[in-house]
Amino acid sequence: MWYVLYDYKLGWGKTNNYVAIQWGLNGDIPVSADYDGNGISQISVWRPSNGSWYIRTSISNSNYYVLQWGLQNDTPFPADYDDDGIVDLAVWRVSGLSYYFVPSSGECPNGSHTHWIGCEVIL
Ligand SMILES: [Ca+2]
Repeated sequence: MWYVLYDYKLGWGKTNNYVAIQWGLNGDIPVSADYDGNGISQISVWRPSNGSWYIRTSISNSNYYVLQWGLQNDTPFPADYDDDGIVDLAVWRVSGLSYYFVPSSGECPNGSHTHWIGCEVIL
């Protein structure tokens, strides 16, 4: 269950300053971030059992999309790897000392190379 606080200055327990949203399953990892660059984080989870990202497009409705990116033993590590100001889906794979991300710009930055629908960086 997610409890999203709209106005932290009001504090918990005040009327209408938070909303409770059921999103994700037991074992999911919270990975909320601003994946579309609109300045608002999307409620999101990464599911280790299938390597999929479940990203809600809005707090106010239940629209969402799913993208499979990552494998069971990966660790989700979203950040802006292509430096375009928009957070990219990413996982860290300790077995290969590498990480994989889907660049929001559509271009793999220097130091990475194309891997399936995204980019790979081997450390
Ligand atoms: Ca990006």
